[in-house]
Amino acid sequence: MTAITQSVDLDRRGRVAVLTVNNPPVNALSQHVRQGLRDGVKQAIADAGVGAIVITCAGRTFIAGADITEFGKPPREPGLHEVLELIEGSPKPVVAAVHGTALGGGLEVTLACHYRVGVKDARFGLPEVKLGLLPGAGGTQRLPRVVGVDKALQMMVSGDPIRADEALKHGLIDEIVEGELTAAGVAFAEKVLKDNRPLRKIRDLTEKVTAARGKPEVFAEFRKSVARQTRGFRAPENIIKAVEAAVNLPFDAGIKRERELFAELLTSPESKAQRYFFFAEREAAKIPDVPGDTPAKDIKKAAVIGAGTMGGGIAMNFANAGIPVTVVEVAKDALDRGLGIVRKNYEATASRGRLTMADVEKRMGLITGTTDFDAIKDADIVIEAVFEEMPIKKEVFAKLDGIAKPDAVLATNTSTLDVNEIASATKRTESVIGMHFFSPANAIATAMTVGRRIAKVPVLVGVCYGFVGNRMLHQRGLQAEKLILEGALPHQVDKVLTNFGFPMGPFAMGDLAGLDVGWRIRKGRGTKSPVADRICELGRFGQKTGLGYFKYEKGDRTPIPDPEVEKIIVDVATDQGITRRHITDEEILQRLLYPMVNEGAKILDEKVAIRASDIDVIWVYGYGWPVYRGGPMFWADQIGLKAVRDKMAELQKATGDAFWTPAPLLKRLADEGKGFTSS
Ligand code: 3H9
Repeated sequence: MTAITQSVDLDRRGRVAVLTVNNPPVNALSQHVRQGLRDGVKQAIADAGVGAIVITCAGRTFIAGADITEFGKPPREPGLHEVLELIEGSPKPVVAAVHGTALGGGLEVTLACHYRVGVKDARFGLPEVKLGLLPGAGGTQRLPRVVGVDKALQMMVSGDPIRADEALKHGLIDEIVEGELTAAGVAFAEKVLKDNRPLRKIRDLTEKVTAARGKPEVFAEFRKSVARQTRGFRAPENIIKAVEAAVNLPFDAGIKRERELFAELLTSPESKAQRYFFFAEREAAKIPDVPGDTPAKDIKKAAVIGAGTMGGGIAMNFANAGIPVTVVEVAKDALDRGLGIVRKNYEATASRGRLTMADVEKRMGLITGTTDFDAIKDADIVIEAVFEEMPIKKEVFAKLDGIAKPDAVLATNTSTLDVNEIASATKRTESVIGMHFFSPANAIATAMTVGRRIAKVPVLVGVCYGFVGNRMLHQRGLQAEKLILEGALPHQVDKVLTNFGFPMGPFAMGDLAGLDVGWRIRKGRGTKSPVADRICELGRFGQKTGLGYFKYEKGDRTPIPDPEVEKIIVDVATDQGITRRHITDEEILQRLLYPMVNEGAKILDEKVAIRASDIDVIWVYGYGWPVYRGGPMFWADQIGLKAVRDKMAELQKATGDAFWTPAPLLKRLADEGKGFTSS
């Protein structure tokens, strides 16, 4: 075996040269990998004893793509294009042997090979779109030539990988192999040599693209079909354009077009934000006080207290991950109702073809409903999802304390209450998740692991009112309320946020969540929100009553502006002596989002969140912040913290309202010319 570079080895198995990439953790195409592949292929071509070449990888996966950490830095030779041209132009057949995931540039390497084989559980995809990019090493030109235009568009615009059996069906791979992969790859290469099979260059294939040639309607149709999910993103359109080029232009001209479209994306703010977010998401898994090797409990059984919307949803997450879960409710009818909704949700997914009825039954089979609290006694984790009221939560935890296994993790699903106080109802506060001062490393490690297992992105935060997400949301809500009194209308405020990229604005969100919840809390606390209170007094609780801040047609969730609400707003404004004025969209955006950023700064200062990027992960995953804007903290950095601080200070001066006082951390970073997410 010869080491070509630090990450690529060349080995000989009879007539077959084997190039093995070993660049942990995911065999990304770093400079030394590209160089190793180029020099290794050159050596194999030059070696008269070599008849064919196999490219494979060590470790957990095939090449997972370009090295994202290299983006934005000066390019280093050799470029991936050069390597791929060499592979495709090799006079000796090159076979890619894939395990794990062949993603992005990794799949593009295989597409430059003459043949591809993979193990049964290998996956193949071009996920560049998730980084705001397009496959920039020939993927947009080669994939349609192999799998056809429709499949290629769908794979590249969704970014989702396909399984080996599907890849085989679409001609993306030539064979699913068994046994030791390198040996299987070598055996396949031997077969190619023995049968004297041709050097199949994808660049020369045209059969699958000619049907769409000169037919813009094929692409117009596709654009229409993905318009909703791609709204606001820049990459999908460039991908579609690149595939149009693949269909209508000769290969080399198509590659040139692909490069232009790739370059456009690489420097776009959307891609910058999405690449930032890729790392932010992974960073969130790292907890400074909890070393990576902290043992997490193996969760074999779970229990959920409460069969409401949250409880049912949490139970489904466990069942989806194959973990048996017991759902406990006080009353039998509430339990039946809750489980009925769970079944209906699964059946709805099945009716869209995303689950089989057998899957539905299997998952329902993992969920056991009961009114007997004792049923939780063998659960490894218990998640409470009952009413958001402290006395009820404490009662539940006191009960859990007496029944749950000594080493069970007890978790609360509260979104606003003090976890420490909830925990105080038990004699095992260190097992109740959410207490930063106890640093319950095992509970944290377990909660983070179980979160990932049930396909969530867990983010650890400390305890404060509303935690990170709702605390920041509250600031936004206060301004939304003010803005409508000062002159804006709910649909204008909402439109500013949907144009920004949120799936909905604060008023439509209130209608969706139900306005009665906040109304009840306000009545309990003796606080007021004049417009919302008047709306609720009319029995307008939002979508569920067909009327809220907006009105709704039966069976339709589209919010329609309602003159009756406009009248309430104007009346309240008059009562409060407010002269309504025209408010610009820019003012709306700044007044809604800057207070969130400011609150985020306080949250960081208080160390409730570990890092700014964690706040961004919460907002993107939890509250629909558009990922192509990175998250509130990253977004503020892009505007410049000085500009944010100055605007806040200006509003403070104009209104005399302490609400606008810039947070100390915002002030300090602005003074130092720094950002939250960068130094
Ligand atoms: C591309 O290819 C462009 C080309 O078309 C054109 C070029 C001209 N680079 O996710 P994990 C790190 S664009 C650098 O936790 P998993 C990651 O940060 C690329 N680093 O593991 C983490 O580091 P740490 C297209 C990378 O098992 C560690 O690896 N490809 C890269 O849950 C483990 O990652 C993609 O978009 C990378 N490409 O999932 C694929 N990938 O331990 C992106 C990962 O320090 N990657 N890292 O936190 C993935 O989707 C997942 O990482 C993968 C493994 C499925 C591979």
